[in-house]
Amino acid sequence: KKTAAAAAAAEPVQIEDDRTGLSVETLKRAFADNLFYIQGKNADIATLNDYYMALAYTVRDRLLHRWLGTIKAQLKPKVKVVYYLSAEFLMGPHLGNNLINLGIYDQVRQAIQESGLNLDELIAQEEEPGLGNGGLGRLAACYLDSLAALEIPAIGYGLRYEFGIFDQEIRDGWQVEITDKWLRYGNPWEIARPEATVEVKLGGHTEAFVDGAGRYRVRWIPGRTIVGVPYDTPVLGFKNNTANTLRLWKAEAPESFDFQAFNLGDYYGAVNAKMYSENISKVLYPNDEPMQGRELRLEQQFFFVSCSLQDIIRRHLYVGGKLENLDKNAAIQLNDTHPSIGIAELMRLLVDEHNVDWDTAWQITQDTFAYTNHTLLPEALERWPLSLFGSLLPRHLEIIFEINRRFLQEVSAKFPGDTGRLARLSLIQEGPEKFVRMAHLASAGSHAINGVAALHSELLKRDVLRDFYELSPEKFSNKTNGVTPRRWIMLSNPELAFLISESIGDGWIKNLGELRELERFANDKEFQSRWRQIKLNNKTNLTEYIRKRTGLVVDPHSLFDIQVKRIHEYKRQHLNVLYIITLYNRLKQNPELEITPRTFIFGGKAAPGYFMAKLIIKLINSVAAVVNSDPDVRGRLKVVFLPDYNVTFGQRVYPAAELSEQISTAGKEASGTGNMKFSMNGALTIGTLDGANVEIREEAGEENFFLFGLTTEEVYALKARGYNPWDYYNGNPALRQVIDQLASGVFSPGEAHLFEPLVDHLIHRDEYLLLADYQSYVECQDRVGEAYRDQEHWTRMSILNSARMGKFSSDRAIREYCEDIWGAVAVDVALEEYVQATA
Ligand code: GLS
Repeated sequence: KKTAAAAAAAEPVQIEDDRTGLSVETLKRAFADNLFYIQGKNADIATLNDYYMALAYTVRDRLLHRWLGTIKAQLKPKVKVVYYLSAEFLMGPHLGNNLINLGIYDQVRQAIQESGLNLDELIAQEEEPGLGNGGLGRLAACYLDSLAALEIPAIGYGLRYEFGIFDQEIRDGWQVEITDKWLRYGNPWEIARPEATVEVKLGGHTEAFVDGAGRYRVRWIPGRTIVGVPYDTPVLGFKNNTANTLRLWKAEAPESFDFQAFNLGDYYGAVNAKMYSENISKVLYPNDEPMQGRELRLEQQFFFVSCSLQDIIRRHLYVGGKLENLDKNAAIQLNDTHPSIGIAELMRLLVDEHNVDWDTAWQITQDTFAYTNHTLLPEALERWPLSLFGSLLPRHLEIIFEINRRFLQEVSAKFPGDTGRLARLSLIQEGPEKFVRMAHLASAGSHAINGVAALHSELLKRDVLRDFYELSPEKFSNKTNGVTPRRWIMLSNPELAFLISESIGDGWIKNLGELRELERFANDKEFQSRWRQIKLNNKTNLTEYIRKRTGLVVDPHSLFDIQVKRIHEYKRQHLNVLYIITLYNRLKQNPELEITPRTFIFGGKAAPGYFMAKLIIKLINSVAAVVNSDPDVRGRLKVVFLPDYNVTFGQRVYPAAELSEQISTAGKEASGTGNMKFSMNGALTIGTLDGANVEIREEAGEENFFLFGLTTEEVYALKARGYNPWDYYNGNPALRQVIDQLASGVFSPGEAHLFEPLVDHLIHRDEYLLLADYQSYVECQDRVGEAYRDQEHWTRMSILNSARMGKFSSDRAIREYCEDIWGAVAVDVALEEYVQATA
């Protein structure tokens, strides 16, 4: 006979655990508990941030059983793990996203409400981890989200910058940079793992020696050593058990004090060494595309790559793997060339430290690495002066010379006597100053090379990596970028998500292609009016935000025309401004003119050292100042520059947009990803045939896309013929008027010459062909204004845009990477046992 106690023991425990329970009651209790025991506060003295932290810990508790379960499931001999190496991860705030992925948004909202607080306010309290500049870093974040959603074993490796991308303030129309102290109040989402610290060597020299087996070997005697401490952040899959890891390395000194210096009384000298080491992960370089040839930047790249590769090898050996089979357990993706020193570092680790012979090591390296190129801009292609490179990484330079020697031998065999080709392909750029070409190192050392949109991948093959393509065409493929619908629709645009799910079910969240089913509602009056109402609500929210941030009052019924992205001449924010001035002039000349009322909204940061980009920000603000205060155009024209564009702000912007500005010079934008977020949320695009715009238009249908401007071919041809912007200036009175106004100080009262550098560049050089595209852009913008007057038709186009954006889910992109490049498959995760027994 069973005793009562034995019977009870056989039953699963019914009482909800405070760390895992999901009922509103338990959530409230856990929240109060964390406020008291973790934050050390009670309600009398708790700040909003204390409440945010208490909630963050409540949520973190509820994801730990997945995280530990995932680590256990993935650290197995036969599992292939994707290692995504990236100098940037622009994750955005975690709290809201984790609530969505855990599927506990509604319970938590109620629990917080019943605790007398507001969930939105707590979510808004989170300092976003701005560990990236723009599209490249944000892409890495979307890819981690999709890897987890698809249950693919993955680790993102990067740097734990103490200061992320600067906060932007606008003073007197100019950008001012403020240090981003994102760690100031602590980071509840990360867990330090000091026991997994690794050492990284720098500087010094090398020595040759013959080992016991009579083999020629090289030893690297470093000038200094640094340690990398990993900080792990969970990355949850959408409503599944997978929680992958983002592992970011912090640089520290091996010993906090140099005791010898300390004993000699040199206290400051001793502390100095520590600060010097910690410098490496201090700050993110705030340049989006052009490279910064600074030694510290190379140190950062090498530091996080070396830490990560040592970690990867350690994991591989831990599960009993053989180094010869590294590629069976590991796919290492290089997110641009920033981590490409990894090719030489893996060779060094294998050959010097693990005694693998060169040929085997090279095979392992090539089979393991793959490289994504993210830009065609020549000034962004990374190359390091040989002298700098050799003094920081003497052993790697030798290794690169040896890779190059063998590589050029192969080239010679395939193209005998073609010395021009050898020079073009060499990993070393010759000349008065020699350079290491990082894109060449990445291409030679990888088995796969891809661009990030169809057009971009074609241009890579044709121009930037042409010789590599001719040498190894089989390495090349395209992987058009994508963005995660969890953050960029569900979290940012909950009302739209609700309407979509109500209409077609919620399968779209995991399978964005299902949005196609919305097509049948495109002409449905009732649906259209709800669609419009949601857009209006989102616009009204943004209006309120604009008022709070800038004091400007804008009309939510005007057309919201938005350009948010990094400020760069090739992205042509100033072309947008040329149109605004054109409209302004028309209204001044003809006060009765009927136009579609518009609000032009800009957002974006300029690299602190990029003079022209900063002048463009000043230009936008100067034009805004004139236009917004002119009673003649009131109610018809408004210009807003919203400071400090970041992920959080993006989440407010995309849902409120009606027109998405994607107006880069054809052939310059590798892909763009903002373009995708806009259309998913129902904005129409005005754009050139550049980057992924081409594919967005293809999907949406050309009748639902506002196309203008020269094509890539036409840009090439025009430049080859000899482009003279002066002709366009002279031949177009409206354009000439705008340029003359800028030159004469109409928009810079008291500072007539302020915009001279911009004007000069435009009429004399105009590298990005603004003047050539001006007329086409103006006409297209006029068509937009016309089209907006027919709200029914506009709404139809808007619905069709959303309905047809399925292709641009990062889930689709990650599936392609898995199948074509990584050979990675989903792995089932069981929740860690502690929870199975109690849940
Ligand atoms: C970028 C490109 O400029 C973007 O077009 C692209 O969408 C993004 C992600 O692939 O990468 N390259 C870069 O250096 N910064 C970017 O945003």
